[in-house]
Amino acid sequence: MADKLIYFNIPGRAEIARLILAHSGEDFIDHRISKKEFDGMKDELPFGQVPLLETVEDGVIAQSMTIARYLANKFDLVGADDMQRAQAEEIVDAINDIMEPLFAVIVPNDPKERKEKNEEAIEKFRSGAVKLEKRLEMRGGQFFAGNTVTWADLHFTNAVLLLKKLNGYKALDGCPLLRDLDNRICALPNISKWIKQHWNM
Ligand SMILES: N[C@@H](CCC(=O)N[C@@H](CS)C(=O)NCC(=O)O)C(=O)O
Repeated sequence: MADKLIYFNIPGRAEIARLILAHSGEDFIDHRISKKEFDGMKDELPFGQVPLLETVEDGVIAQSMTIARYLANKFDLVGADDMQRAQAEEIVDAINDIMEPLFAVIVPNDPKERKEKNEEAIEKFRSGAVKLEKRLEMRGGQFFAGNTVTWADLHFTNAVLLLKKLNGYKALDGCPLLRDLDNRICALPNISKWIKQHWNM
């Protein structure tokens, strides 16, 4: 028996949970559904949306950030004390602010609108990244909270994976600490394996 994470066959809002699970090394069911399957289950979902985590021990949890926080707690990735937990959550929230426009790029079908949204999203990412770089520097330059990996660091790499897919890695020009952090997270054995398998990078 293993926890089952239900989402579409895209990275999107479930990818941080997948990365936490992959990093933990624990078996999980990465259940990827079609739009048709989603339509069939929508009315049964707590908020009519995915991702959804069906846990073996604790029942069903909805909302991407709640799922990610639950898993981060389970696998000891939240920080060592109240302040580190708050520092990690602050960064997760800040990353969500600059990821939201990246999600919006994926939606429009019109190539012109997509291109415009892509440029706007990358610009927003660039200005957010400069602030994150300063935050990382203030905290010693290695990790966003404490002296070991937390879900904030994994979420940063999650955002950068999407950024790379949208040809926006240049948004991190001038942010050497962030690039170094991302390289170190990408080199973690289970994360490296996940990226090769699922992102083809
Ligand atoms: N606040 C929710 C938003 C979830 C959400 O927007 N899910 C989308 C996929 S990314 C969805 O289920 N869309 C289908 C629909 O709303 O019918 C979360 O973070 O989990």
